[in-house]
Amino acid sequence: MCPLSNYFIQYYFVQMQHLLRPLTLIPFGAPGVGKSNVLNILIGRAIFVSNASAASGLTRSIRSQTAFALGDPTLIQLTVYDAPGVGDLQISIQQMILELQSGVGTTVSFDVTLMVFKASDTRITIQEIMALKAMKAFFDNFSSRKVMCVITHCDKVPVTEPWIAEKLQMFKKYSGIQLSRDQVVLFNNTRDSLKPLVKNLAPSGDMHVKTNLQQEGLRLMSELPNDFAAKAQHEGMTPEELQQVKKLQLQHDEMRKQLADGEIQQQQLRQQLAQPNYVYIDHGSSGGPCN
Ligand SMILES: Nc1nc2c(ncn2[C@@H]2O[C@H](COP(=O)(O)OP(=O)(O)O)[C@@H](O)[C@H]2O)c(=O)[nH]1
Ligand SMILES: [Mg+2]
Repeated sequence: MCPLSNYFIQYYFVQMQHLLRPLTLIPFGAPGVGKSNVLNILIGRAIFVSNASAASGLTRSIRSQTAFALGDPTLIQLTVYDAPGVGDLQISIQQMILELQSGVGTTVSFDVTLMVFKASDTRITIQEIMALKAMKAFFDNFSSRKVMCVITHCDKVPVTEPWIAEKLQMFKKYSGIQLSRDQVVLFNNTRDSLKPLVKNLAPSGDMHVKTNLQQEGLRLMSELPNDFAAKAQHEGMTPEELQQVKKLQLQHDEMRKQLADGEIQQQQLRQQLAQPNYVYIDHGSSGGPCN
């Protein structure tokens, strides 16, 4: 069979699979950037707790909900997972790994990861780097094409095209993930602003949480300081960029301290996660806000 017809058969197979199951998304980003809010609007229901206090890490466990995109039955069905903030300095990578293992497991097929960040975060932050690196490290079959970026708070802070281009360049530089402009959606707290996201969601259905998350987590943490040191030594770096690297290094040191503290609580955390109903997964039924 010629490669082209092979491609089309594969393409239609994915499309047919998608008809049989909702397109599945998981967001990544620092706490308080607006993940839960985006998800609520994306599924047309206020399911996930989203409020200013969530900026202090209220969304602790992963939960899911299935609904029509934007609450419109003529659109595709989505299953969205609300994840704890990746790179949140208040939860350790260890905790996030345990939550991914218990709250998602390795059998869920994800189509898209959402990279959520604020329009007011002008420069790249350690949380953004961690979010991007975590996607890459924690999912089998991850590819940069399966990422969509949502820039929140565009109603408060106007963003410009050069700003977006610079942000994407920073993402590539610090995480190795190259994203294009058509993977970026500007969210201004309205349903309409998410229409381009729904339009651009494509089924892939083959990203799974890896089975060796612990190893990946360790690798992820160990590669960060080297990354920064290497970047700082890079000849072409401007004084401004060097300054940024120093800032990232400080943020990273803070994260390492948090990790060390987190390790002490590992046993406690495992016990908590082992309790039934600690992680609540809702597949499609209507329900009140959960957290
Ligand atoms: N004005 C405005 N507020 C937003 C936007 N996105 C999120 N918020 C608010 O920011 C706060 C934190 O959002 P939340 O969804 O809890 O963030 P999460 O921790 O990333 O899940 C909430 O009060 C949201 O209503 C946005 O695009 N514009
Ligand atoms: Mg949240």
